[in-house]
Amino acid sequence: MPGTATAPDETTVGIIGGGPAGLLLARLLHRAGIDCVVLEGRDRAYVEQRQRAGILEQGTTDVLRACGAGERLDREGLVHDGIELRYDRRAHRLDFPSLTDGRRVTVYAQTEVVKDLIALQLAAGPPLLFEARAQAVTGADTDRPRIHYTHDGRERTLACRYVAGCDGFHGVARQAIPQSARRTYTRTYPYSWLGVLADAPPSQDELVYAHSPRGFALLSMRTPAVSRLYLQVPNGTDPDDWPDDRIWDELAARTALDTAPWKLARGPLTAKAVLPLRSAVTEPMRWGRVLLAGDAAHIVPPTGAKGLNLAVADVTVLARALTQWHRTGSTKPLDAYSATCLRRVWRAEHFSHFMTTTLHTAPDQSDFDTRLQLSQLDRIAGSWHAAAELAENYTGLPLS
Ligand code: RFL
Ligand code: PHB
Repeated sequence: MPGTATAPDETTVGIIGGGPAGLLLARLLHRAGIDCVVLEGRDRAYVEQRQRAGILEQGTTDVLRACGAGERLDREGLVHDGIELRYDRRAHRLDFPSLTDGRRVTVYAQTEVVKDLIALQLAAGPPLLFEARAQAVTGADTDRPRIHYTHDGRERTLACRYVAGCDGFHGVARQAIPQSARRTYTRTYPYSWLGVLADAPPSQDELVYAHSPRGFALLSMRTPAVSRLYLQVPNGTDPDDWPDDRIWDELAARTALDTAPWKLARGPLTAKAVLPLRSAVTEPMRWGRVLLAGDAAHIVPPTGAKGLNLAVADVTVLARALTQWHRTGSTKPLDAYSATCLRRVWRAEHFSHFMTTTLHTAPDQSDFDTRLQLSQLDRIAGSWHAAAELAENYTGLPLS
């Protein structure tokens, strides 16, 4: 049976999208006593299995814990105190707690965050409708915006006081902002990632970000028995051109070290996909009574591990603003929502762009460009200040 609830006609906050942004917002609003409905276009299995992010900032884990979604995260999440940078066949470790005010990150897959939030919501939370696809939002500049959606083969309308567009990069909520009032800033990159999941224990304790003349590689993990691995590949790459052995050989070549013995543990690959890299920011993030959050408003290339964390930061700010409005009638924090979020968004955009362009090799890259990258990496390895700048951004700026 599609969906898990009957379809209501009205609510206080209509949330489009049951990814991390929409689900967490629903949880935060529910705890503040604000009623809401989540409309998710896909089915539950699809949403719970979509392979995405793996790194949670400390601020993100704090928010998840505070809203009651931290139990399994605390049991199964892998707390990491640093990352390793590899370049020039050498390794340099960045120790986050000593480079920041004690901050760490947690490896806990987005699939698991989503499963935890769905379970909470289905147990006690506001309605969550699967296979409920929003077609359009009308009346954004009135006090009763409406979401037009299809569910169970029927066309329906949800009247709201506010609409939260948490429907990701390809969603419809953004279009509620008139084209003349909206601007999207974008950057595409001349390379993609080939991402794989492997039934192989991680060969290293922490994540490895590797710069090499053959291109970028990233060694990450999901559990003590499952590795998540990425290779820079040309745009338009067909994953079928990459049989498993070729992937393992290339990962080994790009992460090879002269300074220490190093062997990559291999195992069967269970998923394989090519992902384009893009940066985009839509401004403003609010129009009338429609508020955008997460990938609906901005995306980053995954090199900085920021996308999910930004989505969590947005909805934390949004839930506070809606709570204030609900309790006091004041719209001041809602009026400030876009500007408040965009300050953090642009910082994360800058950091993600910096990590991406420092670590990847562009198809037209000159030797001069490569020397600049290596000089930058040396600077990070040799200067506490340069390393601290990276560590502060990676572990996440405090939510203010
Ligand atoms: P999502 O997750 O895309 O969820 C949007 C939801 O909206 C639904 N939807 C609709 N529902 C109803 N009606 C419509 N018309 C709809 N249109 C869409 C969709 O089905 C979906 O369920 O956006 P959200 O919630 O904003 O969350 C954002 C994150 O998913 C994303 O930023 C991260 O995954 C990015 N990211 C990473 N972020 C990190 O913080 N750390 C990482 O380590 C990290 N690694 C990654 C990543 C993204 C990756 N890919 C695939 C781009 C690694 C990768 C490979
Ligand atoms: C992941 O584990 O999927 C991951 C980790 C770090 C990144 C991107 C993706 O920068």
